[in-house]
Order: sequence, then C-alpha cells, then structure tokens
Amino acid sequence: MSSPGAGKTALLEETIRRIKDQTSICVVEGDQQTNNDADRIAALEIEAFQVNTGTGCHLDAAMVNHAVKHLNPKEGSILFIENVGNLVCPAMFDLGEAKKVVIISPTEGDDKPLKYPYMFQEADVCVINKIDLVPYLDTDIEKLKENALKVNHHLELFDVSATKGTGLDAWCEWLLKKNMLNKL
Ligand SMILES: Nc1nc2c(ncn2[C@@H]2O[C@H](COP(=O)(O)OP(=O)(O)OP(=O)(O)O)[C@@H](O)[C@H]2O)c(=O)[nH]1
Ligand SMILES: [Mg+2]
Repeated sequence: MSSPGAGKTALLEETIRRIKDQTSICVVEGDQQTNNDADRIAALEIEAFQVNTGTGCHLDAAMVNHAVKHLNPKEGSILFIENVGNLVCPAMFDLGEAKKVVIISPTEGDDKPLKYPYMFQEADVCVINKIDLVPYLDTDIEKLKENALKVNHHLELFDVSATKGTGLDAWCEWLLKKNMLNKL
C-alpha cells in the first residue's frame, strides 16, 4: 500500500527478480484503470491478475478472492497484493493479508505518517523507498521514521531504493524468512 507512485510496482519488480528462483510467487494488482502493472509483472514471467476498480479507491476482500481463485497459487507461495495507490482508504479494508506493508517515498514529505496515520497504524512494515533521492530533497528521513514510529511503534522499517537496489538484500531476507515461518 502507498500513495500513487511511491514505487509499489518498482519494489515488486526488483524483489521478484531477486527471489523468484527461491519461492513461487503470484501478484494481484489493483488500479482504477489499465493493465500496466500486471503487464510489468508478467514481463518477469510471474503470474499477475489485474483488478480495475473503476471509480473505487481501494481493493476489497471479494476482489482479492476472485483474483486468488484465478491465480490458484501453489501451497507455500508468496502472494503479493498491490493495492490502488492511495494513502487513505486501503487502510480500512482487511484483505486477509499475512503482513501489510506501507511504502513511503521522501518526495512525499516527512509529516505524512502523522497526517495519514491509519495506514501506518495498520501496517506491520514501513518501506522507505527512493532513498537515492534524499540528497536532492529537504525531507528529513530521521523525522519521517520518528513520525512513523510515533503512530505505530511496532513498525519494522526498511530504507530502500527499488531502482538502484539499495537495501533490497535486507528486505528480501525478511520476506523469505516470513514466508518460511508461515510454511512451518
Ligand atoms: N529515483 C527513484 N525512482 C523510483 C524508485 N522506485 C520507483 N521509482 C519511480 O517512481 C515512479 C513510480 O513507480 P511505480 O513503481 O509505478 O509506483 P507505484 O506505487 O506502483 O504507482 P501506482 O501503482 O500508480 O500507485 C516510476 O517512474 C519509477 O521508476 C526509486 O527507488 N528511486
Ligand atoms: Mg503500481
């Protein structure tokens, strides 16, 4: 989950490149319109199902149910659900996720966890993406983390750049470990 353009699909693409040999993966993509994100995932030879919500601003459990039936993931797979880009509504809907991840990028400003707290309250993990842009911005990353933890002190934090690959080893290690634990 994230605002539009924070890098949900970019993070999925780079994550998939790194872990697809180690686990089976399927992806549900949520957007108001277009098949663009499912096409980006399919280009990596990973099964993706695109849900178009039209005027809707978030996925709901029935949409995910429909998508999962279509994808029919193998036992023990990782099923990624990319919600519609929106830092508000997706927080209110339980999709049955094992873990919820919120992505925020420094171009959005360090006050966003305080202004949109429900997303950060609901999440288990906060990925700060686009850290390669930090030198060009006046966003205070430490303040951003402090604000996220003020809203939810249980959040696990990862600093990454999906496009440059920074921080992705730690992120992928966390994902594979969680997936392994869920299989036990
Ligand atoms: N500099 C930089 N750009 C990034 C990074 N991650 C993503 N981008 C760029 O940000 C833009 C949006 O990325 P997407 O992956 O489409 O973002 P999204 O959150 O999936 O967008 P929606 O699905 O439309 O909400 C693209 O131009 C990406 O190349 C990053 O780590 N660093
Ligand atoms: Mg996307």
